[in-house]
Amino acid sequence: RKIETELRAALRHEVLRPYYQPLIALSGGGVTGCEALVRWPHPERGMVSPGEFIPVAEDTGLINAIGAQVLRAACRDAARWPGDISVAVNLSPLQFRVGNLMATVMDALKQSGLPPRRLELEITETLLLEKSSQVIATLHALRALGVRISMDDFGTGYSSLSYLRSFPFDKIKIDQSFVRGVSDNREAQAIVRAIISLGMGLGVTITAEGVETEAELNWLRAEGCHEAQGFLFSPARPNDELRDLLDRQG
Ligand code: G
Ligand code: G
Ligand code: MN
Ligand code: NA
Repeated sequence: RKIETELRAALRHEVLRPYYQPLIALSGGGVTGCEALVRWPHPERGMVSPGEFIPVAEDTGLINAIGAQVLRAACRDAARWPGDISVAVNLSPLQFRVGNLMATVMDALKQSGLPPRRLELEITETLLLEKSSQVIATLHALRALGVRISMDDFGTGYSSLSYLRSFPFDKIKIDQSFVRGVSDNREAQAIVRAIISLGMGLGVTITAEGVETEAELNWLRAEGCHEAQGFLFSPARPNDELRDLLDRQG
């Protein structure tokens, strides 16, 4: 397929690059970290979203090389951010299957000089479906390096509470579908409250995604949610724009 050929060329010429969306502390309001969201600047189609090309990358096996390139770029950029702002990188479940994820992560940290504590890896519930001992061992090994693990899109997968006991992680990201309009929707409120309470009980950081309004923000803060991310604060931006934003906040 044409898109596959073009994606191979994009990979070879290293034109894919992460944009960064800030995460804000709900007590205090400072930026605690940024999520890397990969973008493909395409000569004819403009900025192609990962929703379009990550599935192609997964089908064609290109996801490992693309994932490694994004991880390297994100660590390199984050190493130059001020303070101890962390960077969160999304991982495809397929990156756990090939067996060199540990080496890829260690290389990216070593080449960039980014302290492991400033790297977060976002995984989704689909990874945990398999209950694979290899996946569990890799997650433990990553954490032993000092890297943190976040559960992305929480609540949308084939959620089973049992995996919360077998898998080590540091953060729950509440999916934006529950956050949207949470300030005036009783069902969404019940779900988000339950997730916050679960996260508190487990002693993990709770992040709300897709926050778009002050009303959502105020509701989440009052409920004790720790962090928020969304268009209310900023969309994903190129690294130089993000740096301007971080420098302005001092
Ligand atoms: O940035 P937003 O446009 O449209 O991202 C769409 C989806 O793509 C999100 O679910 C996000 O998690 C995923 N995504 C963004 N960047 C990466 C990446 O580098 N690797 C993987 N595996 N997924 C990514
Ligand atoms: O699956 P993941 O959580 O990694 O996906 C992040 C996606 O959500 C990206 O596509 C990003 O552009 C998008 N996003 C981030 N903030 C908002 C928001 O406030 N509103 C909406 N509608 N999308 C958002
Ligand atoms: Mn994510
Ligand atoms: Na998400």
